[in-house]
Amino acid sequence: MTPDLFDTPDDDSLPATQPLAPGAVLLRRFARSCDEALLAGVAQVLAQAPLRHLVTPGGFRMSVAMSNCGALGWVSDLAGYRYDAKDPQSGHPWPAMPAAFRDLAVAAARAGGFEGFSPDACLINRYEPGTRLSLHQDRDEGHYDWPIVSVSLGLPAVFLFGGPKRSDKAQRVPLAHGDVVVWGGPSRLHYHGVLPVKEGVHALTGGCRINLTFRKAG
Ligand code: MD3
Ligand code: FE
Repeated sequence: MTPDLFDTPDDDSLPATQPLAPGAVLLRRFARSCDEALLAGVAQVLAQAPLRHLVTPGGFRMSVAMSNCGALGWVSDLAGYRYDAKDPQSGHPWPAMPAAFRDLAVAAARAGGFEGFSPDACLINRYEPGTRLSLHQDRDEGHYDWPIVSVSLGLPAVFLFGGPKRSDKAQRVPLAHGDVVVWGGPSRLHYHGVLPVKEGVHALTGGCRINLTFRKAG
């Protein structure tokens, strides 16, 4: 018997599919079997559109480093938040969405009850230890009938999932490598954030957490 198999917290005693709220479902380890393909895609995208720390409209440098792939990418600067077909840093279109990304996002959306999801934007977020994402809503996409699919890779994090108002009490959802969440229906506009990521080392990502969010933005 190998002791680690019993000591790891992300074990098989947790259900594979866990409803979090109406329209929101956690698909535990859903992306495990394609993790290396996803991370190869991340490396390929970042070689063309490097990670960068965006500035908020209020003038604060975001601690999460970001990039995008797909037809549209999320950007922020002093003028505001928006989706743009071009990387403002290079002036070129964002890199194409790798097939492994799209296939995973479509399969996860289907598993979460959203048949026919066709994402046109994938935001890549990189968290180094200490990085957090404060409570916010995602409402730059223009229409909210499609879910957001999020994929966690590398170091674990605790996700804060609140309600429709900033002051609503947030539930804490631990997310591990390979976990996928489909956020749709009434949960689509809920406030959410990420607590500071703890120091650690992951076999595939080293000292960071990578999150992919797939959206229909256009
Ligand atoms: C719940 N990213 O990029 S993904 C973001 O881990 C963002 O990088 C986080 O929030 C991250 O905007 C969380 C999970 C997520 C994404 C969108 C949501 C949860 C959501 C929209 C509504 C409710
Ligand atoms: Fe968000």
